[in-house]
Amino acid sequence: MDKDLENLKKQALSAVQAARSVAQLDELENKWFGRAHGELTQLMKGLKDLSPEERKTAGEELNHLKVALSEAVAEKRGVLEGSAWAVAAETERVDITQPALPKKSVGHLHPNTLVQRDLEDLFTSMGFMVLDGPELESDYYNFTALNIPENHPARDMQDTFYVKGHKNWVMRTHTSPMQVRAMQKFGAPLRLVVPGKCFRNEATDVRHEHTFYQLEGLVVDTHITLSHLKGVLEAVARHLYGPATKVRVRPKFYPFVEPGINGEVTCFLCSGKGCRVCKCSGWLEIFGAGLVHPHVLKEGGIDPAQYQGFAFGLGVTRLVMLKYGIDDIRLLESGDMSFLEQF
Ligand code: FA5
Repeated sequence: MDKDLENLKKQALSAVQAARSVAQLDELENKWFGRAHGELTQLMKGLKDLSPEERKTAGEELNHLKVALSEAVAEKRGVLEGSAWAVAAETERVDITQPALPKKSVGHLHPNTLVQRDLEDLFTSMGFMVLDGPELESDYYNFTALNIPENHPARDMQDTFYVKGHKNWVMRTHTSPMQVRAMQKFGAPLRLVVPGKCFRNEATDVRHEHTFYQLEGLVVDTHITLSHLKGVLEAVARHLYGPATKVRVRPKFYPFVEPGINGEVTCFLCSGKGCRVCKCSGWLEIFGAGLVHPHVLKEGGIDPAQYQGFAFGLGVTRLVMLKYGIDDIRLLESGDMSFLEQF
């Protein structure tokens, strides 16, 4: 073999041995066999300038060199690729003897929220809009606009938390203040519910909390009667507790409705036999309701000669007790994780 070719072969083979990666091998291949500037490619192209005798010998030698280099590269490529797999297998090895990591605890919705959202879905399916109202409310919307003037004994029905130094602001005692706010904003006809937190200065017991949830409902339209009200509330009770649920309605005084009623369902704990939760009556009160008082419609800017309305305030926390069989309302806001984790 020509001396120059002999040297080229030596250098090339030792470069293949020295290569440490597949990328380096690719570079070498390009250096020798590259179409435009590869060293061997150039030599092949030069054959045409030789005499036929010289071309034959040189051509054979170049071909042998090409085969030798290609084989050396292929062999080295196999070695490098094999060791890359081995490295990956080692670094990505899964240690099946490692103890499991502690399970991350993920929170969930509070039962009050579950029932509230369920009711929001039910009411939107009946064409009601869902509104939000302020928890810190003006004395005017919480009482006065609802036909409960200052110093009237009806205010004693709902004692609340006042804000020090701001006697005209109270923590709302019910969701009813949104009745007049909504009438003033949207006018008639109206169909809405307002879920939210309420506050009362209560001596707490198994049925009463100082902080609890209500869901207000208000419908204002022409030709509204008590039957519409009863129909809606029965639909709510059946939706929550099944088609056999009984609702008992009795007269009750609320200054902002005329007539006023309250509604009870069969006590979940004693199935109507009488127990400490239902004060031995067999029934649990879940809402107050009635036909909107003409004074309240007027306060909302609606003409009572043209429109009537019904309103109700569902005790959502009581509905939660009934749905899940909770025998003490105070558990719901207690922050007791062993209780909350059951939902
Ligand atoms: C009211 O709050 C009226 N705003 C309801 C109303 C709305 C009447 C529209 C007429 C028209 P009452 O104080 O009865 O009414 O409360 C309504 C419901 O809230 C009760 O039936 C009860 O389920 C629940 N509730 C009242 N006080 C508490 C309390 N301290 N803890 C838990 N739930 C309560």
